[in-house]
Amino acid sequence: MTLAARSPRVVALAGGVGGARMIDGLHRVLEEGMLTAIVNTGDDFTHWGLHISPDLDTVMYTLAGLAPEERGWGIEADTFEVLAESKRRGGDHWFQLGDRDLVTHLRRTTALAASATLTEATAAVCSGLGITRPILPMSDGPCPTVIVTKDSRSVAFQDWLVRERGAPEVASVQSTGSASATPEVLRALAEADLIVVCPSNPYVSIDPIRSLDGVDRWLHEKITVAVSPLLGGKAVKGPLASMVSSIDRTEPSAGWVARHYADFLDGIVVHQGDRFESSIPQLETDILIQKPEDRVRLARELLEFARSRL
Ligand code: FO1
Repeated sequence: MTLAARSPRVVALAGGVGGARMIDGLHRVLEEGMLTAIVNTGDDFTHWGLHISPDLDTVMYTLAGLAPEERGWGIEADTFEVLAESKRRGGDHWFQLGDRDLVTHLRRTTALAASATLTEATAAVCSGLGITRPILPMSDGPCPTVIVTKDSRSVAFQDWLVRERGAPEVASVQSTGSASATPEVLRALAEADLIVVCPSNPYVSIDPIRSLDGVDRWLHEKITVAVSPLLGGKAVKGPLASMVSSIDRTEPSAGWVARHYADFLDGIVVHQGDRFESSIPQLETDILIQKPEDRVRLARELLEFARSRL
């Protein structure tokens, strides 16, 4: 398999802060029209009557330059007056919706109530934020991720991650619902020259996308390169390292990421010092991408790697 010399058409699969930062790098490097982001919606849930799509939000705010550098999610320097007022009146306050952030959830929920699809609602929110590149929810239907804990409870993803602070040990992750990928997602995958699996949590960000009908086939057919979400066995953000230990009972490492994706992977980008014994092509580089200039550097290196080594 080879990549065409022209600028490749790239589809990036993502969820969470790492995925959003990788998409931002690709977005800054690729020509207009050459990048489509497909984003996990397994984290979506209803809160205060609003449709919250945390991973779509994080990708949109990152591309719009609104995401806080440290925390990653929500809007930089947002205030939480509504949350504080809700708390004063005895309301739910475990999930922190910022005042400016609320506009996103209100606009999305209003569009959905007026019969827009989640794809259409996302395009409308993107347009309001000045984002012109396509950001596609993986599905227009509900497909909630459920965490099955070692003490045999089935917990909705945000409840486990935020309300219970990711503390209960995870036995397995289930993608529920009967949702299928959208026609827009399947078209983007069919037209892609390169699929990038962003440095997102494989269990709760990438596997839910793969589980949708018609998606996995394209990962096998196209050139697919992953960026490891683990650096020196640790995740920059989120619960991945402890999930690898509790679900797969093994050490978290870049090698584990490659094994998890073994059936379709054509190459993997790993952090300096994380190279592992394998026949899979590896690019070893600095994969910390908190700052925009590092996102651009990694995106350039990844595209070069995909072009020259595969
Ligand atoms: N994560 C938290 O840890 N605590 C929160 O209160 C929280 C609020 C929140 C609001 C909007 C949004 O788009 C994301 C938010 N997140 C919060 C992040 C989110 O729970 C997770 O990081 C993702 O679902 C994981 O990909």
